[in-house]
Amino acid sequence: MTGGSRLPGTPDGDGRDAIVLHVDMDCFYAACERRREPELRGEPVVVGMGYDPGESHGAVATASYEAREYGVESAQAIGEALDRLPRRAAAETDPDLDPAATGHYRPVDIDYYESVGEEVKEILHDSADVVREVSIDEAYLDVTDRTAWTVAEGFARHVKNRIDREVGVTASVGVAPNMSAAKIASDHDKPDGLVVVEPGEVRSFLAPLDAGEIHGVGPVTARELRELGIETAGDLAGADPDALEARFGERGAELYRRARGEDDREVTPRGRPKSLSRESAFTEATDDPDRKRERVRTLAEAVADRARRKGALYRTIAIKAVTPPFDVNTRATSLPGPVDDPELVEEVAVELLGEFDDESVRKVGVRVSNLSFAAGEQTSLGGWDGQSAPDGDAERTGVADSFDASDPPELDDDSNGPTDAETDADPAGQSSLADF
Ligand code: DCP
Ligand code: MG
Repeated sequence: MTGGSRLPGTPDGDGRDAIVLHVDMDCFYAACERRREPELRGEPVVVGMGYDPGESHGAVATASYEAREYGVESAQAIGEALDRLPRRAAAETDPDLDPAATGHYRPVDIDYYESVGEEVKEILHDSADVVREVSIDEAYLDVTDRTAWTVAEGFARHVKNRIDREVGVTASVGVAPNMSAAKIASDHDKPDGLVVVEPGEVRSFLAPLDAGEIHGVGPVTARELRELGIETAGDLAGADPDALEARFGERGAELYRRARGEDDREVTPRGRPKSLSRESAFTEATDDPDRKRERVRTLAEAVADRARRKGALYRTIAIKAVTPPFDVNTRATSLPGPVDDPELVEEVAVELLGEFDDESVRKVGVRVSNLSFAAGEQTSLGGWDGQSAPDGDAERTGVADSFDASDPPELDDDSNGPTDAETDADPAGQSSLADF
């Protein structure tokens, strides 16, 4: 596929409509917990971030569909979730509690979920020529060259079944001639859904849906649209585009097009990172060389481990040391050839840190870059600052595996996000709606 101007439903140069799959795993973290603890299958499961077993602090990262029945949802405080769905253990001591109306709480184990996510991504890369990984549990596939519209449903079912059988977690899949319709389709029949929207059906599929389901329409925009009498995607598609543009600017025109099923973005590959890094802030700046070294060692080990899981070899090893107030210093060493050598990462990182032995440091980081992959994909050097926001997801509870989870977000460097960073082969992203 070439040229970004092809309209959905408009055949490409080969006379075909694009076939886009959007794959999103069902209650992903909870599904991972169930994979390794099968007794949790069919039970209400809540995965808490910043949560410790038996405690009530933290926030809900996700809840199984059984737990959602009790009103437990992502980003809710664990305390509130416990009010709605007490712990199973509580039923043992409290005879008034019905054990069936209690749930299982587990803390986030991001490393494990990432390894499960990698298994899923392997299948996706095996199924499509172009895969755009959006997050740990979500990706777009362009399979135009792998199947045909007449048999696209069977193709998608095969991908879905492979994930279930080979990885042991379920996915919901949407199939459509463009990305935004595919995403809405995958969400349409969750969990374990498969929804196919054929090229001529996109607009009629969208029409009855709430306008809030259109990619880029958040709760605030949805409210403003309601004030204009626009409730459904069909209302939006039939609205006066000039009025929308007057009210919302260029975005209004884009939402109008999306509601009409028009989305000419091509699926562009993303997912093989340019670099992998991990960083951690001290609660207070420290000049203790041992503390700094120890932290850097732990980060080096984690980064090397991630690289190995992703099948990445690296040629450059770097550290970052943030000195007060906000000076970001990086030091790097390049190797004569690509390696997978965790001990070397640690050794080089500690050596590079030596320069900061006498300095007060408030944050340290370790990065490997100049990555190459076993599959032969070669990428170039990345920076600390290339981490891009996930497509369209306005707010996540984030990945709270930093050493000091209480460290406030900062705007001076790239710390305003997960402490695990993967710089992107496509830092600009491709969706002008992604940042709403
Ligand atoms: N996540 C998080 N904080 C949030 C939302 C999600 O930490 N506010 C994490 C936990 C999820 C994972 O990201 O398991 C994937 O996010 P999804 O939005 O896809 O949610 P789920 O996969 O859990 O559920 P669904 O079945 O609705 O996709
Ligand atoms: Mg999901």
